This record gives sequence, C-alpha cells and structure tokens, in this order.
Amino acid sequence: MARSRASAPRRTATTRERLAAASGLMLAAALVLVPAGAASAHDYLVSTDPAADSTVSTPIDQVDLTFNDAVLDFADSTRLQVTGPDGGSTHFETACATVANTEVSAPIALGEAGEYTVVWRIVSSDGHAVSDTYSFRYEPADGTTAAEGSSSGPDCGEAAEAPSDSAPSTGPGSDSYLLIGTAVVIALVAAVTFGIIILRRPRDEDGEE
Ligand SMILES: [Cu+2]
Repeated sequence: MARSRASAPRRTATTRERLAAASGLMLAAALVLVPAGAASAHDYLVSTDPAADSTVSTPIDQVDLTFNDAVLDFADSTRLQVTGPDGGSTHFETACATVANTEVSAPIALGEAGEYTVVWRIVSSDGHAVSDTYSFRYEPADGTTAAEGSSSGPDCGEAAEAPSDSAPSTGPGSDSYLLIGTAVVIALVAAVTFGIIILRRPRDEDGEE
C-alpha cells in the first residue's frame, strides 16, 4: 500500500518533468529566435530600371533601383555608379544618387555600345550598409550620340561608413545566420537550465505529500 502510493506520484512527476522540459525548450527557442530573425533582415532590391541582364536599345537618362523598404539617407551614404564597357574605368552617372523612400536614382548619359555595370550601396532600414552590382547591355541605334563619361564620376564625397557587412541584397546576410546560430545556443542553454530547475522540484515536494 505504502509502496504503490510512493511510486504513483513519482511516475506522474516524471511525465510532468519531461513535458515541462520540452515546453521549456520550445518556449526558449521561440522567444530568442523570433526577434533575432526579424531584426536581422536587410533591405533587398525588388526591381531595377534598366533590369539586370536586359538589353537597352534606346537612350536612357536615369537608373532607378527599388528596394523592399525605405532606404536610410545619411550624408553621402548612398552610392549609385554606372561604369562602361572599358572595364569599369569610365563612369557614366552624371550626378550623385538621390533617395526617395524605397527608390534610389541617378542620372546617366551612356557612351558606346556594350556591357554596363551598376554599382550601388545603400544603408538598409535596419541600419546596415548593403551593396551589390548588376549589369545590363546597351545597344543603341546607329548614329546615337555616345557620351564621353568621366574617369571618376561626380564628386559625391567620402562614402559615410555605416556598420557595413556588404552582404548581397538578395537574401538574409551572413550576419543573420550568425545571429540565428547564437540564438540556438542561448535557447539550448536556457532549456537545459529550465530542465534542471524543473527536475529538482518534485524532490522538494515529496516531503509535503
Ligand atoms: Cu542588416
């Protein structure tokens, strides 16, 4: 009689302990991972005009980049450069980039036919600098006036240094994975600590029952 009474509460406690430890693990993981994932999202490029890898056959006077969120605009923090078919040593942007909410634009005057490269750098709405490049082809009609370009482009000042990770803008940056990895470790430590606390409690309660 006394033995069965002693073993019955012990078995329920074991089930409760396991449930508590499992829920502790899930709770800790959720609490740590959800904010880390949300906070580490960089802005990314939604569309460009001209589009990446497209062929432009009529003269254009501007490059437009559209991002998923409002671009932060500190002094000299935004860059949009367009370099030409000569290996990138001639610039064809004619003024510094301007920011309007999610849009970054710069005026251009293109030169000879060939491959043009757009180099951009912005400060993401989460405060991180992101940068990337893309290319498009320019094949104007015969007789189209070719702009000379310039060797250094317009003077847009020294690029302001934001906390830079220069991650490609097409997905979560490497810092996101680092954050998630750190979050997993913290969650596991929290879960183990929680489990130890829960496992010790039934012994204290034994005396009361
Ligand atoms: Cu970021």
